Amino acid sequence: MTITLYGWGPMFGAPGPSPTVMKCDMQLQMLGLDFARETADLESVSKHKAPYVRDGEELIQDSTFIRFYFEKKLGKDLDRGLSEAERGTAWSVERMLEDRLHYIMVHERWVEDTNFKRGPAQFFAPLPEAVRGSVIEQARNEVRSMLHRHGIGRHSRAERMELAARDLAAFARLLGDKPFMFGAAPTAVDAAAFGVIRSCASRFFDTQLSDIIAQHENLDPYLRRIEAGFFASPRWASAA
Ligand SMILES: N[C@@H](CCC(=O)N[C@@H](CS)C(=O)NCC(=O)O)C(=O)O
Repeated sequence: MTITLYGWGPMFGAPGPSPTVMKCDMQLQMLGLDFARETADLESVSKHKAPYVRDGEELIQDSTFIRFYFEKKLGKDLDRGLSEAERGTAWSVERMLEDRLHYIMVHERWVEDTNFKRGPAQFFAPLPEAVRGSVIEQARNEVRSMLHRHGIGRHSRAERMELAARDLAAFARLLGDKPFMFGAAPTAVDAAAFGVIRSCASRFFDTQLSDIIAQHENLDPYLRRIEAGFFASPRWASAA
């Protein structure tokens, strides 16, 4: 039965434009699955988000539910070997990165004009020129509104960077000099962390986030280690 991960391949100076697609790709590899990769069609699924996965007739949406689905199906645990306290830390770190730092990164890409033109604007390039401008304006307004309701959009850019620096310092402190968060082998949280921190680290965008990451001597080697292990060869049909 064919398993297909839907998302996007290399873009914006990273293995993908989406932290959660990168996380999902890495977790499926960690689970030992053989799977195909195809460009997402967000209109074709009820949650209108990527990643989503098709496993034969089954459709699984959201990176976390995809993880749960395959862990259960295969009888595997991506946090195998972790203590109770480590499992608690892993989940908390994942939530910090995906539910806060991720949105700071989204703000940098979608709200800052230079970054938007350089990056997310590319998603709208296939639209006819006559409607492109208004569709872009509506999409950016929706993102701005989402960020405002989340709360992160209410802060100044300097305040957001102060919060991002705290999140990244917390992660760097926990990682220390270990190859992965909990030792010699990656666990689930390393995939989530790679997705978000690699996205923040991209020099494709003009953002202080990449400078903050560079201040921690363990973060760049950590990202390189994961990229070499899981994203070295181009596997997406759309890969440039
Ligand atoms: N909680 C979801 C988040 C997925 C998500 O936010 N995906 C973004 C790309 S990073 C997306 O599809 N955005 C399209 C949209 O919101 O319209 C997960 O973990 O899968």
